[in-house]
Amino acid sequence: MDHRQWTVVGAPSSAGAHTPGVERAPAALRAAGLLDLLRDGADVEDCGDVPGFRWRPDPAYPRGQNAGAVAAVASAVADRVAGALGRGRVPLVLGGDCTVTVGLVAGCARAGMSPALVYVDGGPDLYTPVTRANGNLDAMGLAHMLGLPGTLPEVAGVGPVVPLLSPQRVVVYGDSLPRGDHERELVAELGLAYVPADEVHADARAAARRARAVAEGAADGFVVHFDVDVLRFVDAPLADVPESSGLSLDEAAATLAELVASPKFAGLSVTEINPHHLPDDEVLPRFAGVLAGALTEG
Ligand SMILES: [Mn+2]
Repeated sequence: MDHRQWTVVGAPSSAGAHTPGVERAPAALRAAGLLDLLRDGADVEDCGDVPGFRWRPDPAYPRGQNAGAVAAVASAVADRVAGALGRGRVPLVLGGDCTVTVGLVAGCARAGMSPALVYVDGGPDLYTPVTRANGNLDAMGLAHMLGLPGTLPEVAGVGPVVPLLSPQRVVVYGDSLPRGDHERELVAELGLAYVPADEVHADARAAARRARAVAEGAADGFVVHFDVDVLRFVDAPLADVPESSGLSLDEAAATLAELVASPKFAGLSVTEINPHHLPDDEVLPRFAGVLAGALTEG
């Protein structure tokens, strides 16, 4: 894959979130000039947006809210991702909440790949309807791709195979979870490759190279999930759920640049931007510039 041939797929959905907001991110990223900035160093095709969904409470199933909408959006994303890959292009999925990444990975599977996944996120989204009383599926995406016990068949089954991922094909990257945290324990129990925030703070390029080497060794191709809540909110106030600790924007950019430069890199999703949280009109264009720079480096 050539990381200078992007196909953009918007996924304006907050179906898996806690509240509405992130469904507005694809339009906001377009308005902030992301595609034009990317076109400066790459060939960019715009597939437009899949049908979206604005979060609403789901009293019929409070432990896995809006699961049908989450699955429908992921499936529509998967169709466009598979189409892009079939044309030899690299999908760039603009979420939307973190469950759009189920569509990215399912699209790879529909295109005949068994991809690895580097999961850059403030938390690895390993909760399930059993362990997450809030019922927001965006904290459960990776659990569904791994088919963990307690996950929902309609979300775990978006792709042509279940589970979509095996533990050897996953790298969890960038979180600052404390020891003893439920998800961190699961990362260890499942034997997932793990690059915590401290390792990124020490040397972001080296940390990304380690993640890249694991992903390259685990599959014929890999995709990257980038939830902006991996960023320290005071430095980069973008995320739906603000995090007090996390990576700097420069660390995240160095990470993405290293990953997309791999000959085995096959696609990216950018998730959980809530335009309502932006303090001014400068933050998102600056982010778009840094992102576009990272995606066209090298
Ligand atoms: Mn996430």
